[in-house]
Amino acid sequence: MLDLEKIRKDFPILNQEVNGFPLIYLDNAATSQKPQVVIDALNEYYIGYNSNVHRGAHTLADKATGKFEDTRTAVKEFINASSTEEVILTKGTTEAINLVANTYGRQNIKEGDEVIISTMEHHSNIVPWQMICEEKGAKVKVMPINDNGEIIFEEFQKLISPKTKLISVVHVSNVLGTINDVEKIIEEAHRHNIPVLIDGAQSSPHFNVDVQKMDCDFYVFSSHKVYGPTGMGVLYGKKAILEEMPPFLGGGEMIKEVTFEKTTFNDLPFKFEAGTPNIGDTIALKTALDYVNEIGKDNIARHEEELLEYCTAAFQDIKRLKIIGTAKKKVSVISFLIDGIHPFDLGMMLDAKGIAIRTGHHCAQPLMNRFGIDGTARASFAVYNTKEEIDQMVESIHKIVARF
Ligand code: 7TS
Repeated sequence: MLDLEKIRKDFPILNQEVNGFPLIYLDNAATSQKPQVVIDALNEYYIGYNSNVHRGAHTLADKATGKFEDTRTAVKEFINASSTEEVILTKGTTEAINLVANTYGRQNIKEGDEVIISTMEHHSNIVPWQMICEEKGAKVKVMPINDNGEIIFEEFQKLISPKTKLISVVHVSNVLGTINDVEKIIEEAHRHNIPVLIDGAQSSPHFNVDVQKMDCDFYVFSSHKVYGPTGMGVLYGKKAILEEMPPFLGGGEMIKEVTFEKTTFNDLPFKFEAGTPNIGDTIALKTALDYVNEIGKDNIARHEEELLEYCTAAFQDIKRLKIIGTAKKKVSVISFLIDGIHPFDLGMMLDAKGIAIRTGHHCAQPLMNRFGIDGTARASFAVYNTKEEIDQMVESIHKIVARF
């Protein structure tokens, strides 16, 4: 059992009123809130030892570098990578995917080749592949999904061909909440020697991730969805693949030696980290991961599963409400529509009661097209959410439905 009262006190932002009501924050799939320890870690860096990393010959720079690299080690452990060389620190999921598209993609995708993604991708796992495929005269192919919001594995198998150069698929859908069976997809891809990138933006916050067990070739996630700061994220890649990839951005940090005639590049992971990184936010990510580990990923998963079940059951009793995304395996993300009420209006009316949900296409327009809708309302739960908050939301929705 989680000590929810204590956990809620760890998040100062939760203790406020919005529009005259206690804040009920149910937009965690967009970004989660930050515990005080993470905010403190940022302050401590800027107040106590702000300096650049990997280059200083003084005490503050040493401390900043040590703390910065501690985060790399913490990330390695968080996803069970086999070494810190496999952990590239980026601005976030979006940058990490763009990095792979612009390096691995540009090097390996040729005219006539194919990249496979799924129908339920976030735009950040669609557009970079479209851009590189357009440049190369290659094609993006799409795994179809069923009406519950699950990938149809047999249809995916049919898409694989000798032209397939990469498969890039989301671990957990930010709209449907579906947990994809990525192990099965990876196994199938590897039977054909095709590498797989897993978009972990929505899996990293919710359950244990083991990249070695999963056997993915790349795994990406964002700090800000796992209780860490914004502007910070991770690209994991298998060492053998990263070694072969050309650098992404050129500049300081990523070089070994520069002359006007020729530049040699740094070793992993620094080859992919040009310029001064996001030092403070990187350092504070370790604090966030420590915080998550202290509560325990399994405990978080169990609590969120309970919230998912509780809310799903309560939604069954709301007239005209339809859940979009009814996969067998889901995380605590629920998209829904109410007949006759636009999601945007619903969001506004809930906001007036201090309840924050998200509405719209959730950066997944092709998925909206698959369901023949423009958008949804979405409630997404984190470790600090409670059944009482769900009761409040459900009660408000009942009243709104009765009025319209
Ligand atoms: N992939 C998935 C599955 C996501 O949910 C998101 C962000 C991204 C990639 C991009 O992450 P970023 O940190 O680089 O922006 N998803 C959402 C969302 O559902 N609402 O706001 C952002």
